[in-house]
Amino acid sequence: MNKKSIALPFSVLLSSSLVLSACGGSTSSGGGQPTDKDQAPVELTLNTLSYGTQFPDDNNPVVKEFEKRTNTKLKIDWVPVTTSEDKFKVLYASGNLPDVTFVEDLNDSQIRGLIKQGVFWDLTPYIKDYPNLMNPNLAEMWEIAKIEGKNYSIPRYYPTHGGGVFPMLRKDWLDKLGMEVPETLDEFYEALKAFKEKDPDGNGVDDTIGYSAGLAYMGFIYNVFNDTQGAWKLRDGKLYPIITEDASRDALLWLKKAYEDGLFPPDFAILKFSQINDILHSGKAGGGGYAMNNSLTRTQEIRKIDPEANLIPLAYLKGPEGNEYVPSGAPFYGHFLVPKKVPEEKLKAILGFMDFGYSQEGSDLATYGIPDVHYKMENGQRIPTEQAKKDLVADAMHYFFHPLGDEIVLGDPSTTTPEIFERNVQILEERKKVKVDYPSLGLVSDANTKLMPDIKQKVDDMRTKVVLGQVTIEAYDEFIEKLKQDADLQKIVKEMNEAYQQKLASQ
Ligand SMILES: [Ca+2]
Repeated sequence: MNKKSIALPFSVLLSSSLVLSACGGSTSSGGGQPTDKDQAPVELTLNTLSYGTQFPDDNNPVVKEFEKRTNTKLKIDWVPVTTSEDKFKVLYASGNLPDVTFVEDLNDSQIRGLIKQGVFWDLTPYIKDYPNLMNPNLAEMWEIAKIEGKNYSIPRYYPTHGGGVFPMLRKDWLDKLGMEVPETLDEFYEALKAFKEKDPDGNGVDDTIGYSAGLAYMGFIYNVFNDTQGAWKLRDGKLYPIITEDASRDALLWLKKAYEDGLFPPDFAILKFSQINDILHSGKAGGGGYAMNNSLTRTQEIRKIDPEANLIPLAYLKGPEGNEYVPSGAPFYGHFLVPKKVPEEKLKAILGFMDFGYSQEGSDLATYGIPDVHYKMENGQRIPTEQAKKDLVADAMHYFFHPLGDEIVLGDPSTTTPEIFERNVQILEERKKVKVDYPSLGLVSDANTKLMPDIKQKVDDMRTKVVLGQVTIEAYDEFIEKLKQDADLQKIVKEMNEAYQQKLASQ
């Protein structure tokens, strides 16, 4: 369920485009609430999702510094991503929630049920008192995170662009073959075909493939064809699920042809994520689909085999109508909720803690640790110290507070050359200029939450059979016509359109 792979960068150039792009207006420092040094620290229990394999203890210096700055005593449960799904489910069901609990998706039916039952605080009347939470650059984040007009969560910031599965290609192979970086679907196709057929690794053996992916990681093709973000498309003022759209049929045929031309691995339909990565890292594939920061980490992996390797993330792909597409999403990933059993005074202390985390100072502390202890400044760059590793800075408070800029999607500049890093900064800027409607963003329907997973599974199975040539496209057409009449799908469509109309009315 982890939609975004989070490879946290560490040392980061202090160029204005990074630090200030998302939250340039954030100037106030310290917490929103003045901490009274005479008052005893407020004890808080919290949990969050951790991508680490080691977990900070209560004496971790970064955690301690957060305590000092927010007059709190923190008891943190770091929930490892490998077991998080079950653990959170059990925790929510038990009702034995900490003062602050992480929730990956507010649209999860269990969480929605708890919110409806009034288990969590409605934060709407409180958050306006916290200047860093009210940073104008975060206004969209709060708006999109609303449920029926109310904010029940403190969203965890995440950049809108640079995440999501989108192609990155071997620039060194493109250069060798005298090809430009593709901008259209057709050029993309031609590049993959050349990677397959023109011996880009120069060993005289027919041993390369175009693109290392499984069918599950090709969803962007459907979005390019449908000219929309997400699983829904706005047509004639009405929302339609893209699974039943004609444009999705075209996308499916594109994928089928690419598969038949050998541009993907032979076991395309069943490949696991780790296998896809292995193929790319083996230096025999022309690219793969990942969030942008992967272009640096995966280039490093391929360079163990081929020192010339250089993955370039595409800025966008143009669809058949000339429309540009690149993934973009909500300006957050995950949320923190406070159960109603927490007294109001403590709730205010929690919001003070969150407000500090959303200040530039708090964000820097969470991301890089303590100045001169965990990093030293050299030529405008933060260089991590050995102590930073010992103190698990990269696996501590930033699981609460992501950096308030693009660092998380750009990756760690110390893992590449300044030229390639700057190139990626420019690509991200280009991506930000691509405006694609995301009409279903923030919309919630119970029917969609409950019934869509089954429908989606059936559609995926059908698409796989078409690509593999096990059923005809005519059989697919019949299937889609039937699906349009399906009572469950019609219920979902009705509810989603109601939610969309409500959203329009509330704007
Ligand atoms: Ca070859």
